[in-house]
Amino acid sequence: MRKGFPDNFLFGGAIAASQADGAFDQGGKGMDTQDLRYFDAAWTKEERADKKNKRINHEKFQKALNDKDHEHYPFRWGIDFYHTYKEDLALMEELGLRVFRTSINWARIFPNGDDEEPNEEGIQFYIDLFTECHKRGMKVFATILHYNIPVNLVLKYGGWKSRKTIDFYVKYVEVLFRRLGTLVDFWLPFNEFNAGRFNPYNGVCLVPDEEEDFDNAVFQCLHHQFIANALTVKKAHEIIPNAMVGGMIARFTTYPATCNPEDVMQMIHDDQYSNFFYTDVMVRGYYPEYMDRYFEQCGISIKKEPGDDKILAENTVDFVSFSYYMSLVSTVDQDWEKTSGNLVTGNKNPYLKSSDWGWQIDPIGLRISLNQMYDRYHIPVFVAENGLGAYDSVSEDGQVHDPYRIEYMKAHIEQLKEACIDGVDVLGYTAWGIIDIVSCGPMEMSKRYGVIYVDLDDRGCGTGQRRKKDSFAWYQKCIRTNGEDLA
Ligand code: BGP
Repeated sequence: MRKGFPDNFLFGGAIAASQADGAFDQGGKGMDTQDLRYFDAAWTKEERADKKNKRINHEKFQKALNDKDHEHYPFRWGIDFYHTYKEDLALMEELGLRVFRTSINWARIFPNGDDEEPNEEGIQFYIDLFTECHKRGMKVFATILHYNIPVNLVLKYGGWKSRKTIDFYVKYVEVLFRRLGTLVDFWLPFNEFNAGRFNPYNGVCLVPDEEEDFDNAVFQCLHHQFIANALTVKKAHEIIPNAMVGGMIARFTTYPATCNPEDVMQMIHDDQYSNFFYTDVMVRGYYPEYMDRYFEQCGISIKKEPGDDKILAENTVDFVSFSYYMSLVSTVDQDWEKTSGNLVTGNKNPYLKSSDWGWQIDPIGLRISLNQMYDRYHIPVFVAENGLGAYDSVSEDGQVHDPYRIEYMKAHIEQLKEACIDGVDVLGYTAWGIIDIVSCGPMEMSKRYGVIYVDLDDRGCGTGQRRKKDSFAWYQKCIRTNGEDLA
C-alpha cells in the first residue's frame, strides 16, 4: 500500500493567459475573443451575478470590436504578467513550485489565426517564459487553448463551426511543438472541454443570438474540437519524443439527492452528459453509446466526415485532467434548493458549506473524482485546477491574512493524498490562480484565488504590487515536506 504522495509529487500553480497576461495589443498579438468580454466595476454583487449582464450577444460583440475604453475589458489588462513574469516566477520559485501551468495565447502566435507565417515575437515570448520556468526549477504544463481564439477566425469563418478552424489550429500546434517542444512537459490542447456546453462563448466561442439552432451548433463545434484534439495528440507524438498530451474537463462531481432510484438515474445521466461524454471521447476514442439516445431526444445531428471516427480512435490522450472546485446534487425534484457554481447552477447539498460565490466546498469530492476517473480510464490523472475564490484584503499590519484559503487547500490536499494512498496514479496538482488574476466567470479582480496578492482593483487600478499572503508560507511548507506537513 502507498503511504502518501509519491516522491517529488508535482505540486504546482496555474494561471491562464487571458486572465493574467494583459498587453493585449503588444508584441504583435491579435485581438482574441476574451478581449471582447465587457465588465462594469459599478455593477452591484447582484448585477455581477446576473448572467445576462455578462453574457455576450451580437450587439455587445460588435461594439467591443472597436471599443477603445479598455477599463471595461479586464482581459485586456489582466495582471500584466506579460511584463512581470520574471518577478512573478521568482516568487513561485521561492514558493517551491515544481510545475507551472499557463496557457499559450493563439493570437500571439497567429494574430489572425489564418496568417501564413507565425509571429516570431510571440514565439520568443513563450521561449523566454518557459526557459525562465525551467531555470527556476519548474516543469511546464502548457494549455494550448484556454477559452480565447483570434477574433478574426470568428468573424471570417464562424470559429469552431467551420472545419477550417481545425486546420488553423493544427497549424498552430505544429508551430508550438516544433519551436517549444523541448520546453514543455505536459500539453493540454483544450481547457475544460465541457465548457463548450456550459459556457459556449468561452468553450467554443459561439455568440448565442447569432445561431439559428444553438444546441446543434454547440455540438458541431465540439465535434470539430474533438477532431482537433485528436490531431494534436497525433502531431505531438510524431514531433516530440515521449510527449505527454492530456484531456481536461471541469469536473462536476454529482451525488444523488436521495436513494430514490430516479435520483440515482438522474445522477448517472448528469455525470454522462456533463462530464464523461468529453473524457470518454478523448480517452476511449469514440462517442459513447449513451450519447446516441441523448442526441436523438434533443434533436442534435452532428456532421462528421469519413475518417473522423478513425482519427478519434487512433489518437487518444496520454493523461486525463480536470478542474475541481465543487460538487453538485442530482435529483428529479424540480423544487430542490439551487446554488451557483463555475459555469453551472446546480442543486444545493445540505451537508456542505459554500464560498462567497455559492460554490459548494467539498474536499472529499476531490478524492471521489480522482477515484472515479482512475477507475474508469486507468491512465494518469492530473488535478489541473483547484482553489478558493475569496475576498482578500490587506490588513493594517500590511499582511494578507487568509485562513479560509489555508483551510480550503489543507482539506483538499489531504484528500488528494488519500487518493494517492487509494492507488490513484496522480501526476500532479496545480493550485488555481496561484497569483491573483482576473476571475474568469465574474470577470472581477476581487474574486481572488492566489497565495500571492496583486494590488489591482476591479477597474484595473492599483500599484500592481505583489505581496505574499499567509497561505504562501503554508503552501511553501506543504511543498517542502512533499505534502507531509499540512498543519
Ligand atoms: C475554471 C477556468 C478558469 C478559472 C476557474 C475559476 O472554469 O478554467 O479559467 O478562472 O474556473 O473560475 P472563476 O475565475 O470564474 O472563479
